[in-house]
Amino acid sequence: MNKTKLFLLALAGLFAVSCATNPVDETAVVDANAMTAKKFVNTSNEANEGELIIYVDETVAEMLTGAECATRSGSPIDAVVAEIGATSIKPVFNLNVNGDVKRARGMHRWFTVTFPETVALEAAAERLAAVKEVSRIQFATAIVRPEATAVEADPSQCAQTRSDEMPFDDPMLYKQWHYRNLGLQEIHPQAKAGADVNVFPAWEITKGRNDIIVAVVDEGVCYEHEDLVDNMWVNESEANGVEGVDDDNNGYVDDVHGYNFAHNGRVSWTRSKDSGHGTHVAGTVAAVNNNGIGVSGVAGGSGNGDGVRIMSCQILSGEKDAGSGGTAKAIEYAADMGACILQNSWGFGAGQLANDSAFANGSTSVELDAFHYFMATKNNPNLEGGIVIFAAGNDGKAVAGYPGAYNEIIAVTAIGPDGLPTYYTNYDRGCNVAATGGEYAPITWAEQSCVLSTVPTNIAKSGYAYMQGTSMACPHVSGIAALALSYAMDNNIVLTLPELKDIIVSSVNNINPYLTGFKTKVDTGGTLNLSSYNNKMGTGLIDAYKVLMAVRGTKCIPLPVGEEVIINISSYIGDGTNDKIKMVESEIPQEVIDALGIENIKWMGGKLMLTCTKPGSGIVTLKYIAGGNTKGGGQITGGMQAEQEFAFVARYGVAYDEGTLEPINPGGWL
Ligand SMILES: [Ca+2]
Ligand SMILES: [Ca+2]
Ligand SMILES: [Ca+2]
Repeated sequence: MNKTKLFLLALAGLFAVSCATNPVDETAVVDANAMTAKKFVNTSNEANEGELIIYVDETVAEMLTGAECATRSGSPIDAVVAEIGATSIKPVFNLNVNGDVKRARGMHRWFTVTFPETVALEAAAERLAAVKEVSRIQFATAIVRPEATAVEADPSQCAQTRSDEMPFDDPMLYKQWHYRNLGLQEIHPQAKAGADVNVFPAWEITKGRNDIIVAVVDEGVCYEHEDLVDNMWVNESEANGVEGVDDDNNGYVDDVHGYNFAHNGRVSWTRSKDSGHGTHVAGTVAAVNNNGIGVSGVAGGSGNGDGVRIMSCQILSGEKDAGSGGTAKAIEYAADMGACILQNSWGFGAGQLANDSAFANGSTSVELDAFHYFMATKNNPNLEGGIVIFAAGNDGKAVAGYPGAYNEIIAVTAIGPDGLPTYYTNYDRGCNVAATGGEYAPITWAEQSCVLSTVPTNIAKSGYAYMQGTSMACPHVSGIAALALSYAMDNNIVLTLPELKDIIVSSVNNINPYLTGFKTKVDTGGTLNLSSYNNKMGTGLIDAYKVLMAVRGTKCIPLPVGEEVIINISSYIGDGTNDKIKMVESEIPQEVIDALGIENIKWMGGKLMLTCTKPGSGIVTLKYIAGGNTKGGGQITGGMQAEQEFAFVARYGVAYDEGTLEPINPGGWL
C-alpha cells in the first residue's frame, strides 16, 4: 500500500474546526469564580491570540457603537480595555446593512476586542469577564484544517467513449458517476447502478435559475475558472466600480464575487496550503452545464446563462482562517448579499461538542446567531427563509460534527459508488441525509470512484480533479436544494423553510437493504461492519427527481429497466394493502411511452403491467375506483372513480454491461 497516499487520504476531505467547547481545560481558563466562568462560551483551546469576542448589555452596546473611539466610550469596560491595551473594539456584525433587523435580534451586542498578542489571552478574558455588563466571552477559535487531496483528472482520458446519450455536452460528465451511476467496473469493482443522486431525470424538468444564489462557505472559489466563471455571483456595483473603493457601501472593498474573511480582502485560492476544496465544492453545485468543456454541476443550468449563482464566502485562506467572528461575518454576508442556500463543507470534529446544548452554549454563540439570521432572511420570493446544509464530517464516528449535527441544520453523510457507507463518513446521531461523496477503490486506490469536479489550475493543471469526503457529498444536496427552488419558482410554489427541509430529507432511496455483512475499509484494509450503519445514514440516499416531485406534490413509482413490472396503485394510496382500490384503464401519454420505451402495456385485475426498455421519467394520471364496485340485489353499487398524478421513473438495475449497454441482473434499484 502506498503510505504517502494513505496519510493524505486519511486527512482528505473535510476541514475540521478545532473544538470550540471542549470539556473545560483547567489550565487553559484561569481560575474564575462561578459567575464569570458562566460567561465563557468556549475555552481558549486553539484560540487566535490578540482577539476576543464579547457580548455586552444593550446600554454598553450603544455606547461602544456611538463613541468616536470605542476604546474610550465612557462605558464600564473602558478601564479593562485600557488595562489590556486594546487597539480596537468593533461590532462583529455589519449594522450598516439591515441594521434594524440585526438590532432586534441582539446581534449588535457582539463585539470583537483586538489587543496586542503579547497580552496573555486568558488573563484578558478574565478581566473582561469581571465586568458586569459583559455577559458572554467567546474565544476566536482557529479553524484547523487538514490537507485535502485533489487527484488530477486528465480531460483527454475522460472523454466519452461510449455511445449512450448525455443530457449535456460537457465531455467529463460521463465520468461523474455520482450524478448517474451505471455500475461500471471501470469506476469501482463493486459499483452499483443507481447508487447516485439521480439528477439526470431531474434535469429534464429544471436545470437551475440564475436568480438563486448559493453561498459557498469554504476556501476561496476560483472565480476565473473556465467552467465556473459564467455561474459566479457578481456584485454589479463592485464589478463596475473603482478598485480599492467600497462601491456599494456594504463595508467590504472590492467584493465582486464574495469576500475573503480570513485575510480581509479579495477572494483568493493561490496561497500556500490552499487545497482547491472550495472550488471543488462550487463545481458540484454549479459548474457550467452544456458549455462543451469540463464537468457538469447539479444546478449548473443549460448553457444559456441559467445556472444558479455561486457566492464565495471565504473563511480559509492560505495559513489563515476567519476564526469564530470572521465565520459569523461570512454567514451574515451571505444573508445580506442575497444567498438563500448556505453550503458548508467544514465543521468541528465529531464528538468534540457533546450535544445541541453544548453547541448553542445553552442559548447562543456568535456563529449560531449568524446561522439564525441566515435562516430568518428571505432572499428568494419562493422560500420563506434560508437553508443551511453541512457536511456530517469524516471522523468515521457514530455522530455528526457540529455545526452540522445541530437540529436546525441538515448534515450530509457520504456513500461510495458501491452504494454503501464510505469508510470515513460520520453516521447516526445528528445525521440527516446521505449523498455521493466518493471513495477510492479498494487495493488499487484508483481515484475515479471519487467525486469529479473543478479545481484551480495551481492545484491540478487541467483544472479538474477527484476528491472524496462528506465535503463532496454536501454540495450535491445544496445543488439539489437549488433545483428544488428553481422548480418551485418556475411553478409559483412558495415553500416554507420547514417544507424545504422536509422535502430534502424525505425524498430519498432506501439503502438499508444493502447494509448487511462487511466491506473492506480503503484506508486500513480492515472491515466495516455494514449493519452498524443500518438506519443511521440519515433518512436515505437523496434523489433529485424525487425532490422535484415532492415540490410538485407527486409520488414516484420506480420501474427497473428491462423487467416486467406490476403496478398496484393501492401500494401508494390508503394503507398500502387495500384491495378495494383498483385501477381502471388510464391513458399513458405517448411522450412517456417514448421517453421510457414502454412496451407490453396490460391492464389486469385493477393492476397495470408494463416493461420499460430505457431509463427516463414521465408524469401519468392514473384513474382508480375507490371502495370497489359491489354487487347487491342484482345491481352494481359503484365505488367512486378518482384519479391521481404519479411520476414513472425508470432506471437501470444492479449492473450494466459495458459493451452492449444492456442491463444485467436488473432490479437492484430500490
Ligand atoms: Ca463592497
Ligand atoms: Ca470596488
Ligand atoms: Ca461544463
